[in-house]
Amino acid sequence: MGDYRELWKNLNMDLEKHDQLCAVLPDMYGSVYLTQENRPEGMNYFNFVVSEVHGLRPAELNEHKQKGGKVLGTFCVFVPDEVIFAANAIPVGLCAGSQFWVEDGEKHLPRNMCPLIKAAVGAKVSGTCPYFQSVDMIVGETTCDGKKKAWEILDEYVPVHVMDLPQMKRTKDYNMWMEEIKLFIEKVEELTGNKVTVENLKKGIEIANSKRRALKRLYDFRKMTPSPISGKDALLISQIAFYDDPARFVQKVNELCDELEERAKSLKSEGKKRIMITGTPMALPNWKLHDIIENLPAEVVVEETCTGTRYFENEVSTEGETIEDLIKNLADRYLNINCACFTPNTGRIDDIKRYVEEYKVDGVIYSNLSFCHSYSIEYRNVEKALKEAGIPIMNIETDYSTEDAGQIKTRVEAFLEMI
Ligand code: BJ8
Repeated sequence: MGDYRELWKNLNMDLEKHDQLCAVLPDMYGSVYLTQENRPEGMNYFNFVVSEVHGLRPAELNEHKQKGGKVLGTFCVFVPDEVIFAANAIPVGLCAGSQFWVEDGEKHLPRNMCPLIKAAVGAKVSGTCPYFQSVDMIVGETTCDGKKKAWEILDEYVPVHVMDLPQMKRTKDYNMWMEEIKLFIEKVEELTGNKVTVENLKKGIEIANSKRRALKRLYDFRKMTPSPISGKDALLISQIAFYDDPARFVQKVNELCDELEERAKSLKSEGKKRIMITGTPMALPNWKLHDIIENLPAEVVVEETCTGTRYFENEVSTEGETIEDLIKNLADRYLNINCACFTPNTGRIDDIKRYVEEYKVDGVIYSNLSFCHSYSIEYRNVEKALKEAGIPIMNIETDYSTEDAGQIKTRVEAFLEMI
């Protein structure tokens, strides 16, 4: 990594503690990623992004801020990035996926909570994440109780705006969500001093759609047997999508896809089992489950998660002449996301079944972050529907620690033998 100490100092980071964090990532990345054989050349860009994860992009965010621009941190794929782009601000996904931050999070939160929330709070209070340190505002949402209450803690450190996400999908909920998007537009205008217009909102929609299109193109290659890209690599790209520069990201994903097109012509199937992951998001650097699965004779070919299909499926229409038209288009696309915080959430089961067909999946692994009640309870309905359809499924509940890795490996091995 280049020398970014001056930048980190200006961001009020705890440099000593941050050094400890930076010391573990290269080894971890090396053992999970760089041990893969015959990787596409195009993954070099993403290797580079990870090697510079706390430097290059935070430096770009800093440059943007020096010019008067704003940076907004988000935690959920329901927050419409389009609005942020429209106001010439930059969105960054802050969902934290490292065990490193959990301990500091536990100083402020109960231990029996989702690791994603503990890590997010820990990242902020420890001053060891340059992204958290760069944001002018955090955009929260009312998706789960843990996050709702965590905003109150984070608000002591950085301004938080909370979007009230409905938990049902009736007409009144659509109307309420459109109102929330309107309020969000006002908030973003106030923060940035830039008006959201029909013209710049259409541009913002185009930027977000171009990312979706590139990811969709990448995922379409995974429908092939064998997939020309590993599940681990695809997951990494989805994770990077949340904070990289959009135009550069789209270009690099498309370059990689051009390579995959060629590569797919010469690959021969090794008979690996094709696995779908469904469940809670896997924020950077949470690669645990993919790593376990792909060290066995299996490949992850699709993730029905928010670091997977829920992030890129369905584009926002740019049709319309007024802001109201575009807000309706945003609401239509976003309320198509099937998160377990909704009741009922049968659309998710339909999605999973559809992906089983499209990606020729042999078995589904339901991945649940510990103490995420919405997803944990929803397992029952998903399991029932998949069993009725004759699709093998297993449930794994885990956190960011590595203690249970051996046990998970044994269970996945048994599952692979069974399917
Ligand atoms: S749309 S999945 S990104 S809410 S933080 S709910 S894991 S207990 S993240 Fe999510 Fe939006 Fe839904 Fe997707 Fe559970 Fe943890 Fe809560 Fe979580």
